[in-house]
Amino acid sequence: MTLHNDPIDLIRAKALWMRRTAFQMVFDAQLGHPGGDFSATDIIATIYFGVLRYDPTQPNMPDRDRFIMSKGHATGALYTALCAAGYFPEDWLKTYMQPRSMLNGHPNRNYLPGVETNTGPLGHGLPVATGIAIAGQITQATYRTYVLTGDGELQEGSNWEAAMTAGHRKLTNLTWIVDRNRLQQGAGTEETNGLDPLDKKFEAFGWDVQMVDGHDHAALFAALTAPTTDKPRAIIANTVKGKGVSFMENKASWHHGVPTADQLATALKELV
Ligand SMILES: Cc1ncc(C[n+]2csc(CCOP(=O)(O)OP(=O)(O)O)c2C)c(N)n1
Ligand SMILES: [Mg+2]
Repeated sequence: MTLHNDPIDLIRAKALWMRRTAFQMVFDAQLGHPGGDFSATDIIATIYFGVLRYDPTQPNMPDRDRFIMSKGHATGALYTALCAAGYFPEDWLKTYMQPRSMLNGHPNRNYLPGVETNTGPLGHGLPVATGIAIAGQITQATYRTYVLTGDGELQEGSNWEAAMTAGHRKLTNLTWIVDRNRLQQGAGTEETNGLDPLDKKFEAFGWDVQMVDGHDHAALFAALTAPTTDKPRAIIANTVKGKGVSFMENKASWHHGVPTADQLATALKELV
């Protein structure tokens, strides 16, 4: 048994297992979104194994913290985290994207314990999270709501409506993390519909904004656990799409690329 005294060591070990397992799942299914899985893995690992309060035996526990995976295409990262967190057995991962599997290409809360809300159509996670945070604010609940969006996803106007509402209502119980990998499906965000300066935009909408290296577990942990202010919190996590595998990094084609057997073997040699 490996003992982890330092929470950052535990997060690092989980993130490594998540990447290796997710890439095997994508290979087996010959389907998936590994580029966006790997930019988000360190963020999700830090949230699940360092920050979030939950009990996998009681997925609907009223005072659980909520995590909403708005970039619902990156199920390799989400499902491996939920499995490692204890929501379901490892065997289930082998059914990824098979007919009638509970592990669909996009997460479905009706099938899979631990999924907070169905996502896939981009642009809905932040509005839903904002609503959940408003409910928590009204009822003075102790839970906190975390939502992870992509950056290309921010082209959906619904995000900006929610951002305006959360700022207006001073939702101090809401944390929004943006996976800022600067790529969307087939191109860069800035050449498609520029987002910069994202920090200034969020500040103007009434958010407390932090920028971090989205692959630095200690920096992510510090940003996620920093004392709250009188504003909702936005964390712009600068990431690399395909992070961890040399031939995938920063390549738009790996958005929904699938590996050959040789590429899988190379990746597993690198992910150690
Ligand atoms: C409303 C909507 N339009 C289009 C898509 C198809 N789609 C899936 S992922 C994606 C790119 C998203 O880019 P980004 O948010 O940057 O995700 P990441 O780079 O983290 O994978 C698109 C266009 C979708 N899922 N939903
Ligand atoms: Mg992106």
